[in-house]
Amino acid sequence: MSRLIVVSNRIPGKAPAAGGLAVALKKTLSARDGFWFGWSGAFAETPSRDAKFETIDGLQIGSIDLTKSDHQSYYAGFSNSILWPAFHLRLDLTDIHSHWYEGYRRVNVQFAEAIAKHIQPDDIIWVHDYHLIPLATELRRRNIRNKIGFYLHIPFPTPDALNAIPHHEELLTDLLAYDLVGFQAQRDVAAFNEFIAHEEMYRQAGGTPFEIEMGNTVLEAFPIGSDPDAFAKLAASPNAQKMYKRVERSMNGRAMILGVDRLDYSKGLPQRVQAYEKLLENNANLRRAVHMIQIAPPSRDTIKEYQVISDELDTAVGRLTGRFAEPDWLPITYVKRAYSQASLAGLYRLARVGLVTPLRDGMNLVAHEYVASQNPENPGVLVLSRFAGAAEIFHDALIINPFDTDETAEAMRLAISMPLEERKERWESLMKVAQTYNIDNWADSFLAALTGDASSGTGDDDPDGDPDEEGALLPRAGALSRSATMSLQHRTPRLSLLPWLRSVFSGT
Ligand code: ADQ
Repeated sequence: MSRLIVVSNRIPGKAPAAGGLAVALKKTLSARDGFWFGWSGAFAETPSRDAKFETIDGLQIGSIDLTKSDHQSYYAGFSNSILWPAFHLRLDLTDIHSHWYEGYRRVNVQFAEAIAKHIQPDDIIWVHDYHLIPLATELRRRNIRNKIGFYLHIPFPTPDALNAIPHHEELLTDLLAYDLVGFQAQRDVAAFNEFIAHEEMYRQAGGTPFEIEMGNTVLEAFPIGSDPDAFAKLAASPNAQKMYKRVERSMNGRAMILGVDRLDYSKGLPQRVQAYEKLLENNANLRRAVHMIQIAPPSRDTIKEYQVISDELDTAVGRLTGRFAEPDWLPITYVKRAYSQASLAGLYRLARVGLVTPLRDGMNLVAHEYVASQNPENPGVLVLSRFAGAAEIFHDALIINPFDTDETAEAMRLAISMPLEERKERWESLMKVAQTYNIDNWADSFLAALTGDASSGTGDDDPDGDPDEEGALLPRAGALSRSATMSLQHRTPRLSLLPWLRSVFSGT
């Protein structure tokens, strides 16, 4: 089997991996041989050209140091102050400084130089996320002809947002240096198609559009997931039960509404608190009967917009508390720290309502973890934003528009009063979906498509067939590929079923 080279901004740390993604990729890597490559987390006076290799937890990890100023331009600058907000359709929060792009490209060149020396002819290279879009271009410039795949963990922007990103034409060309580009959702494949359609209409209207060379690049949705069976076990484990019991005591019979997020403006936290405020405003009978816990540890807090959202959330929580708190009842507990997965699993299991209401999100793994942690005999209800990639697969959640705080408040009310039978029915369906889209299947299906192993999910679709035919759970995974230049034909994605889903439903 070919070696696998995984590349991401950060490498897995020395502590045991907590996140599903790190665990899954580690598992995939240990089965295939190869190494994981990324930034060491350290700074150097001059950029390091050669990777340092070490074995951590049985895995080969290669890394390089960056200069402080390159890291600032590449990470906090171009990646997180331009790409992240624009890809999440928050153009108002972009902070554009033209020199950041040079730093972004310089770091990608540095990564490519350090990696290229260690690539063997059969290696497969899997690059992760928006920090590293130009990496394949830079590797190709260094004569790397191997299969290179890219996975975008965040949503792909709409045409206007894409147009607002400096050098977006180069970034699109960079994407097409990959053999396979994986997105979280159909929404993202559609956004890419829409950009192409826009440019074509511009051409037809006499403009000079950006000529995009599709080459052989395949674009397809591979919805990421968690390890639901492991989470289910964890939620019933003594460590999770410790947290469950502790918080259950403090709830004193009240229904718990839970939000767990990285503190980020994309997660819709002030809107969520506002919706909860409306719930209490409109339903006096619920005032002492519920309690909301919002866990949101700060992230990227050197960036101004993250300090702003933190202040906004403080204000929203303060206002809500001042308005509704009583000497012996608080409406909300806001916790700003990270917890172990076991503690989170215990909290998820106790929560009658799981609030996952981002304004826009690639997938949202908290939705998967919440579902997996439920007690099958007494499950809670997932309230899910239609703008999370997860909404494309979790149809039995209560789907809401997070900008409509009345609707979110009403969904919370419905969730709290939902009869056990309906909760069970919805949960059973959601758990099946979480199991189908588990993280191992995600990694396997991406690699199968990249290597062309088995049926890669891109070769033998029936474009005239009904995509719903094979079962209600099937995603419409669109694949887009092969053409010389941009043309309207690409507006219609070829429908393709993920290979593992195909085998699940055909019983092979
Ligand atoms: P994130 O934006 O970080 O990821 P998400 O998918 O919700 O968002 O993952 C968060 C992870 O962090 C979960 O595994 C969760 O358990 C953990 N976490 C959150 N709060 C925590 C806390 N207080 N303590 C400990 N752990 C906590 C990006 C994209 C997403 C996409 C993922 C994976 O923005 O859309 O789903 O990558 O592709």
